[in-house]
Amino acid sequence: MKNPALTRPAGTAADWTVPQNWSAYTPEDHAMWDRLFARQADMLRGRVTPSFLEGLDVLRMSKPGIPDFEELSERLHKRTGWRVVAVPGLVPDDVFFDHLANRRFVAGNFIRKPDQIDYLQEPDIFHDVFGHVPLLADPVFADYMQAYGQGGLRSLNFGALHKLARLYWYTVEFGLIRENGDLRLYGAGIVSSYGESTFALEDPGPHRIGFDLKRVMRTHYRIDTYQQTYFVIDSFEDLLRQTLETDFAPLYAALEAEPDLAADAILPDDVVLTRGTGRP
Ligand code: HBI
Ligand code: FE
Repeated sequence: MKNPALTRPAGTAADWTVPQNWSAYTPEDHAMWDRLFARQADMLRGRVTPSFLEGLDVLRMSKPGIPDFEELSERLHKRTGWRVVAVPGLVPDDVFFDHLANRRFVAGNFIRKPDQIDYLQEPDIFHDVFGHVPLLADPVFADYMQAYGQGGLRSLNFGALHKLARLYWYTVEFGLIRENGDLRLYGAGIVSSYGESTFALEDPGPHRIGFDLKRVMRTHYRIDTYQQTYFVIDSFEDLLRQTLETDFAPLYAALEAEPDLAADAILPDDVVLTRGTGRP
């Protein structure tokens, strides 16, 4: 996920934000949001962390139609100090991290078309807003996202972005959490995907391994299929604590000496919750 060649489109502010232009959405756009929302909200009951459902509720996200970022940001800001800002698509890494470090979540302002309902390459507003924003209403997760942004800015000085990006991938995008003994979803890439919502929890194919920060930062990931390994945290508190307590500069240096791991690797020290069959 390195985007060195991105150039800032005309009409984009210096921080790459654009107006959401909410009034430009068509009835078809709003209908697409409602259709995706209904399908996912149904799918997630009993599968997602309760904190996500609480976020949907306190942010009033079940209101029909594509959310207006001004209104959504008002509610979110009251809870945790975060805001949602619109961008035209992928933004450069330093810009992305700077927004996170300042408690601004960047979201694409476009929505997929009916022929892309189950798969699209660039994150649209459904992934970005439905997938990511509810947990930003959780105070601990909100702090983790900011800490990640701050760490991201520092990682650029070490040429270690690709390692830190794995942490984002395996937590913010594809993380699982174990609560009262039950596995639950929390990663935005899973919770915004109809297919992966069941695959990640119930399919015998992938491994499910206890989260370890250093281990995760050595692990390649696949962007072309469902994940071969999901990492399971015990709590957002624990994830935040591991991130804040880690001194990343020596960690990056230490990781230089260790080989990267394939996306389906299992190590002797792994806490393996389920060993996958490798056959999705
Ligand atoms: N831009 N719009 C957008 N959304 C992202 O998730 C994103 C990005 N630019 C860079 C980036 N992510 C990566 O740096 C992180 O995934 C690590
Ligand atoms: Fe995402």
